[in-house]
Amino acid sequence: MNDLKQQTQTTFQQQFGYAPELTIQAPGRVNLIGEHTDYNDGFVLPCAIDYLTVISGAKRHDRQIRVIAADYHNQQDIFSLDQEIALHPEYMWANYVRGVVLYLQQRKPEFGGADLVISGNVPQGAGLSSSASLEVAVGKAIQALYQLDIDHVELALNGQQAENQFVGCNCGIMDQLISALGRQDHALLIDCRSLDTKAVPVPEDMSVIIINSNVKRGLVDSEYNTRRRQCETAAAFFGVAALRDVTLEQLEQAKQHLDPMVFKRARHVITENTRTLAAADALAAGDLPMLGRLMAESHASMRDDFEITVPAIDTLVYIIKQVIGERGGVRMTGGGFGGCVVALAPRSFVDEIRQAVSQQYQEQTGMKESFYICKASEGTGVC
Ligand code: GAF
Repeated sequence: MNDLKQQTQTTFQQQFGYAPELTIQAPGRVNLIGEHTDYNDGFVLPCAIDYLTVISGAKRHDRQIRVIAADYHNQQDIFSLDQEIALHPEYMWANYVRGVVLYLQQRKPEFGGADLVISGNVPQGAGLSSSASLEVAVGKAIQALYQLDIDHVELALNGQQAENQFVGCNCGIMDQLISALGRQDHALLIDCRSLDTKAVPVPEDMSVIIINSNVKRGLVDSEYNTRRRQCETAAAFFGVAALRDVTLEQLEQAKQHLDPMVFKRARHVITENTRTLAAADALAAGDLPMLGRLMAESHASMRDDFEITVPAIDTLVYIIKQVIGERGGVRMTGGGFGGCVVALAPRSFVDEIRQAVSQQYQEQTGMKESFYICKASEGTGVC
């Protein structure tokens, strides 16, 4: 973190010719359990990780926002707060900044121009929420520079709005909320309807291990939106606001009236909510066999009912489960169709897991993994 902070401040000085007023960070995330439940008003159990987006910034005396992306060869975007903020014709990264600024202006118009340098080390396209961390970081930077009276939940909602309405990806609230509210050494049980959170300690001797399958996440947006529609269809059938309001018994009773695919999608969401609540209890109690069982069931449900895993990911989960046994859990994490697997296991297992994966994963799938050993981390803040 210190290196990243230093590097971002140095780039600011070099590019703008003066020192930044402040530097802030916003983390990526890994979801321990509770997948595709957030947009069904359900429960999720993510933790923020020590892979971050960092922004150094300073106020300007005019109404321009000047942004430099250090990780994209110092590409620069400049736009005015007094003109319509439209999509950038070329730079995708710039749209996250523009979207966040646009909606922040609608929420809290009392800010002026800024110079910003962005850099980060959240792996991109891996399902670890590099975009959500960018959205939260931009909001936090402007909030901190202008001392805006807006809390971290609102910053998360602002980021989600930018992603939904400006960038055009129909995500739920989990990623922005955990990037905004994460707590060191804790996962957060989030009720995505009330947005209430409960911090659940990650036992000290446990490691949060993320293994990237390096399967490029294909069709994510279209498949994501399809899953969302199927869930909405199921909720509409029951005449409720969201699948959160449907029990497994009600679903089973309605089985013959529902499209079989819609039935399976709904079954994943309803059972995943129950598993997530139980997993939060198991984690808090240090009940590793129970946590392991729930994570295994979650993975099977994503594979068989929600159909968002891919064969290489299933293989990775299988290899790791053989090592961990009852002493922790492993499952695919994030939106699906590639990306990462998360394992929660005693620290003493890390080397063995690493060895097993490096010996078997490539041989069985032709893909090479990447490993990230993470610490459950604090949400966004000045650093
Ligand atoms: C993506 C989305 F951005 C989240 O809101 C969530 O739905 C997740 O997929 C699946 O649990 O990360």
